[in-house]
Amino acid sequence: MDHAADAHRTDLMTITRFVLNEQSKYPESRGDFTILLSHIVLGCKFVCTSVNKAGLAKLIGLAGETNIQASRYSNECCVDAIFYGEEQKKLDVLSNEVFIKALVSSGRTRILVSEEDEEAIFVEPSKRGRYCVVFDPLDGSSNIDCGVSIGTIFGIYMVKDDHEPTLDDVLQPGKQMVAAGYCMYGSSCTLVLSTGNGVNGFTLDPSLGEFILTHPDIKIPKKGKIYSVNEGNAKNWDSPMAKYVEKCKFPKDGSSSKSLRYIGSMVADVHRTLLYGGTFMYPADKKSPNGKLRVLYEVFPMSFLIEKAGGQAFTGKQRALDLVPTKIHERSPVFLGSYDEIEEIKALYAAEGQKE
Ligand code: AHM
Ligand code: MG
Repeated sequence: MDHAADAHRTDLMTITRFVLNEQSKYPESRGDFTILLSHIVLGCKFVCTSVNKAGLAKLIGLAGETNIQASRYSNECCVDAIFYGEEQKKLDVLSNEVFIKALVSSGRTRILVSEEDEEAIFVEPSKRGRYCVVFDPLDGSSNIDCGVSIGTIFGIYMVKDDHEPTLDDVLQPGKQMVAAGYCMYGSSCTLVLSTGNGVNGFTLDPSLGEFILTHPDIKIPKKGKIYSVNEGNAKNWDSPMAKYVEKCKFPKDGSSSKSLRYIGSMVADVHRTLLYGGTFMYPADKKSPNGKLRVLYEVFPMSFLIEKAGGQAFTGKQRALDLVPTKIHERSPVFLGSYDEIEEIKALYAAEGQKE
């Protein structure tokens, strides 16, 4: 019997065990981060279940209607209580509520910024902790109806002292985050996390209800053969962006052309970029001079993960994680991916700057 292989199958590294192991390296750690993360994980499991049910709910006519039949079961399970409750909620609204309740009840948060809420949420003093969480509860939700992968994105800041919380606690450059991650609701449910040392991927085992370490120490390939961008916006691109894509299609150095892959769901596009290499880009254009993606809960967490995996993230002007946001829903262009590819994009922007 191959004991090594057997141990691999039976000695399961759950995400909680993994984070506990990591935190035990810090003698001053009080277990707060592990508790916070377990609440984020709960939110991800809930949303995963709801996303999986969404198609079915629609097919059997539940969405948008009161469902008395289903609500009879609502006391038995909290998932059903909300999803099959008196009023059907849109998945993005539901996901937002679930994450906010989970984060507040962890007792470890002080400010929450969600894509779904115009204002930041200041947690009441009795439930307050040291962490600020910025998140997009269900990114790419316009893709729900066609069953494309969507996801939750989150970033975590830690406040060092006990001052009264202010927005400045979250209007911090992305390099100050202590952790970031995303959960992708796709053909499997995958949570990718960095607490600052490397990037690790965990897959939800539905029979156990646990995220198991399946992608240890992810490193993004140094070069990539894929570019990912909404090319429908090409007529409004600036010249470095147009030049980069032209090079991807018609390389003059004898290399092969790159493949274009664009799902239009950031979590899925970034996940592929992290595993296979290449670039994911949402540039500025004439119509949207700041691009589309939001700094705090889209650009920063994804840039954090890409950098921790050995890649780079750039805004067209600077390292993405150096940006200092002035508003919680601020947008920024972003180019992220394999180290060498982003070097090339940086060089194209630098050359353009010299011409001006
Ligand atoms: P959303 O937060 O409203 O879901 O929008 C963000 C999504 C990203 O997931 C994706 O990268 C981008 O919008 C796609 O935008 P576009 O349709 O303009 O290509
Ligand atoms: Mg979003």
